[in-house]
Amino acid sequence: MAAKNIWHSLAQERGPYMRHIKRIFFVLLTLALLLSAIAYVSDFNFETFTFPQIWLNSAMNWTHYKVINRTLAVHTQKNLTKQQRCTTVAQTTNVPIYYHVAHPSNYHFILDEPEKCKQNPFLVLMVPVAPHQVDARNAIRSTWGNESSVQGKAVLTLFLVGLTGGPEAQQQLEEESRQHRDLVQSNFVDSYFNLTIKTMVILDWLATRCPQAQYSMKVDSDMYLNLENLMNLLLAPNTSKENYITGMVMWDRPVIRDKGSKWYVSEELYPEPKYPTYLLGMGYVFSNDLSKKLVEASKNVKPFNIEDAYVGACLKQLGIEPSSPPDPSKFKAYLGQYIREDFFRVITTILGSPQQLIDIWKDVKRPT
Ligand SMILES: *[C@@H]1O[C@H](CO)[C@@H](O)[C@H](O)[C@H]1NC(C)=O
Ligand SMILES: *[C@@H]1O[C@H](CO)[C@@H](O)[C@H](O)[C@H]1NC(C)=O
Ligand SMILES: *[C@@H]1O[C@H](CO)[C@@H](O)[C@H](O)[C@H]1NC(C)=O
Ligand SMILES: *[C@@H]1O[C@H](CO)[C@@H](O)[C@H](O)[C@H]1NC(C)=O
Ligand SMILES: *[C@@H]1O[C@H](CO)[C@@H](O)[C@H](O)[C@H]1NC(C)=O
Ligand SMILES: CC(=O)N[C@H]1CO[C@H](CO)[C@@H](O)[C@@H]1O
Repeated sequence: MAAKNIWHSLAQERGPYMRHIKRIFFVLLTLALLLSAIAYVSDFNFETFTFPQIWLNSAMNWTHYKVINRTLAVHTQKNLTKQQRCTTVAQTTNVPIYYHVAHPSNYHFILDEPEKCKQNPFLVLMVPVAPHQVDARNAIRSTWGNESSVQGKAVLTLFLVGLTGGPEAQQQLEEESRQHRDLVQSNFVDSYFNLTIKTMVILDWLATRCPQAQYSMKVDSDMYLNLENLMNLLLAPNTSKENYITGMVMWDRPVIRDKGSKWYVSEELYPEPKYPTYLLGMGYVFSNDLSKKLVEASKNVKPFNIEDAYVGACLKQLGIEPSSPPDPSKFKAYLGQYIREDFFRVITTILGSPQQLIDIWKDVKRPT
C-alpha cells in the first residue's frame, strides 16, 4: 500500500482540501468493508457469530497482500479448513487460493526432479539462481556441486530458477535440465525483488520432495563452499538435528529506508525499524524439518523483499532462535586478498565470479 505514503506527503502540502478527500476515502473504505461483509455472510451464513472479527481480517488481508489467484483441483475444495475458507473465494468448480504473494501454494513447478531424493541425501544444497546464469551453474557443477558424497554422506545439489524471459530461453533451460537433471523451475517472475518467493519455493520443494533429508543449505550461486568443513559441523555430536539453523548471524539490523538502496523496504511492507535475528542470505544451513515449519509459519508472516530477513521473521514466528556456529569465522562475507589457506578453514565465502570459483577450486584441491 504505497498509496498510504503518497497520501501522507500530499496531506502535508494541502491540508484542508486533502482532509475532504480523506473523508471520501473513508466512506469508500467503509463501503468496501460492508460489501465484503455481505459477501462473507452470503457464503458462510451459519458462522455469523464470529463474523465481525473474521470479515475484518479477511478485508485486511485482501488489501495488504497482493492477491494471487490460483485455481486448484476440485478435490481440495472439500477439505479446506475454516481459516483457509476465509481467504478463499468460493467457486463451484475451482478454488483460487492465496495467503500472500510469497506463499509457495501460489506457484507450481514447471521443471521438477521429484525422484532425486530417492537416494536419501543427508544434505541438500539448494542454489537460487537466475535462469540466464548458466556460467554460475556450470562452475558449481564442476566444483562443490559435483561432490555427491562427503565423509560417506550423500549430498545433493539443485538449482532453483523462476520463469525465463521467453520461449527460446525456456528451451535452452529445458535442454540444460535434460542434460544435468539438477534444475527445478517454478512459475514466478524471476527478479531480484522476488527472492523471497524463490526462497519460499525452495523451502516448499524441500518440504514436499525431500522431507527425508537431514540437513539443507540455501547457498547463493556466487559462493565458495567447503563441504568437508560443513560436514564436520553437521556431524558434530552437539549439532542439533531439529529446529536448527546456522550461518552468519545478523542481530539488530536496521531496515533500510533509503529508496535508492537495493535493500530498500517500505514501512508499509515492514513497519518495525529493525529486523528480527536472521542468517545472512549468502548461505545458511538448517535441519530439514524447518523447511515444512517455515512454509507453514509464513502463512502468517506478511512478506517483504529481503529474503533472509523474511526467513528470520518466520523463525521468530516459530519461536526458533538462529544458532551461532561454533566458529563464526567459518561463514565469511569476504576474505579479501586470496590466501589459499583461508579456503581450508572456511565453510563458505562470497566470490567474485564463476571463473574465480573454478580457479580457486583448482588451486585449493591441488596436491601440496
Ligand atoms: C480468478 O481466476 C478465475 C479463473 O481463472 C477467474 O474467473 C476469476 O475472475 C479470477 N478472480 C480474480 C479476483 O482475479
Ligand atoms: C484433501 O483430501 C484428499 C483426499 O482425502 C487429500 O489427498 C488431499 O491432500 C487433502 N487436501 C488438503 C489440502 O488437505
Ligand atoms: C565430477 O566428478 C567426476 C569424478 O568424480 C568427473 O568424472 C566429472 O567429470 C565431474 N563433473 C564435472 C562437471 O566436472
Ligand atoms: C514477482 O512475482 C510475481 C509472481 O510471479 C509477479 O506477479 C511480480 O510481478 C513479480 N515482481 C517483480 C518485481 O518481479
Ligand atoms: C560442539 O563441540 C565442539 C567440540 O567439542 C565445540 O568446539 C563446539 O563449540 C560445540 N558446539 C556447540 C554449538 O556447542
Ligand atoms: C481471515 C484470515 O485468514 N485472516 C488472516 C490475515 O492474516 C493474518 C496474518 O497477518 C492471519 O493471522 C489471519 O488469520
